[in-house]
Amino acid sequence: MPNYNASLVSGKEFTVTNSQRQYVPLLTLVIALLLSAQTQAAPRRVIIDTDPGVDDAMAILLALNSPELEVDALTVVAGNVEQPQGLENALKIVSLAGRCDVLVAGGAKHPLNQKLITAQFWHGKNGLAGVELPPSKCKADDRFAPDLIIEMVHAHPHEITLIPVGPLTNIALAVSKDPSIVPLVRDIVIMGGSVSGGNVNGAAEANIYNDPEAAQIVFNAGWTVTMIGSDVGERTLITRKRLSELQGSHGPESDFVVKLADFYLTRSEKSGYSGAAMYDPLAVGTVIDPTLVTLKPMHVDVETRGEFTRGETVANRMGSNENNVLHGDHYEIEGVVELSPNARVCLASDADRFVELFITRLKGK
Ligand SMILES: [Ca+2]
Repeated sequence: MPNYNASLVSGKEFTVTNSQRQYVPLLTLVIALLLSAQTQAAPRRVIIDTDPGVDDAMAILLALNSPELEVDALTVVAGNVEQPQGLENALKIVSLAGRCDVLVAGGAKHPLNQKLITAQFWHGKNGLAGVELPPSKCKADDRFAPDLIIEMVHAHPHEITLIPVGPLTNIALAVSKDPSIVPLVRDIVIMGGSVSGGNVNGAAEANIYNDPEAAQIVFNAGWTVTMIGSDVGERTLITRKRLSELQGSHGPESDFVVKLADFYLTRSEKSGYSGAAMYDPLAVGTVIDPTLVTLKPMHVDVETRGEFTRGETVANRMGSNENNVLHGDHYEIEGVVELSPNARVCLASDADRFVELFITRLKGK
C-alpha cells in the first residue's frame, strides 16, 4: 500500500503509513483531552473587589460558576452601599452559592479624599434590589481587605488577577502600603471609567467619580490596567427577552439573578435604556474570555480637579502630549512628549456572546 502525504510542517514534508494513520484520530482525541484537562486544572486565581450592588452580585455569581476562574476572595469596599451592608451582601451571595470557602473581607468605609456617595437609587435599599436572601452561613475574614489583598498576592506571586468592580479605594490602599505587590499581580481588570462620557454626569463614570484620587493611584501604580468602561457596559445589555431564558430554570442563584435583573431592567427602562447594562459582569467576562472585548493600549489619567470633569478618565489615544515651551511672553510647541500606555482600554464588546455566556453559566444554578 502506498504511503500518503499527511502534512507539511514548517515546510518539511513527512509521511504516515496506513497502519499509523489509524492512530491519528486517537492521538487527536488524547491531545484534546490533555489540553482540556490542562485548562480545567489551572483556573485563574481572582480576587473580586466589590461594592455589592446588583450588577456586582451578577458578576460574583458569574465568576463562581465559571470553571476558568478560582475565586480566592471577595474584598468589599464602600460604594453602592455602605461597607457593612456590602459585606453582609457579599457573605449572603457566597452562602447562596454554597461557597463558604471563598474568603470575604471588609475594606475601606469611605473614599480617600471625599464623602461616600451611595447608590440605593439604582440598587435598591439593601443594594440587592430589595431581595432578602437567607442569612449567610459563611463568616467574614478578620483581615482588612487591602491587607488580605497584599497577603494573597505575596502568597501566590504572578498568579492573582484583581477584578475591582467598585470604587478603587481598597486597591489604592493596598498598593500605597505595599508597592511591591504591583509586579506580582498577574493582571488587573477594572470596571470603571469611560472614553466617551460618563454615567454620573457628562464626564465621569461612577466607580471613578466615587474615589478619583484612588483611581489615579491605581492607574499609575506601574501595572497595566485593563479598563472596562461604562461606555462599553452600556452597549452590553441584558434584555427582558434574554432574561426570560433564565426565568424557567429555577435554581436559587438563577432565581436571585432574575429578581435582580428585573429590578435593574425596570430602573434602566425608566432611564430610556432597552436593557440593563452588564457593567461589572463584563469585567469578569473579560477575564473568563478575553476575546469578548476589543482592547487598545492607551495612557489614562484621572481628572481630580476639574469643575465639571472631576473623576473623568482622560485617555490619550495618540500616545503623546505636545511639549509647550515658554518663549518670552508665549509658549511654543517644541515637538511631543511620548506617553507610555498604562492601560488597555476596552472599546467594544461582543455583547451577544457575552450575554449568552452569562445565561449559560447561571441557568439552573
Ligand atoms: Ca460595583
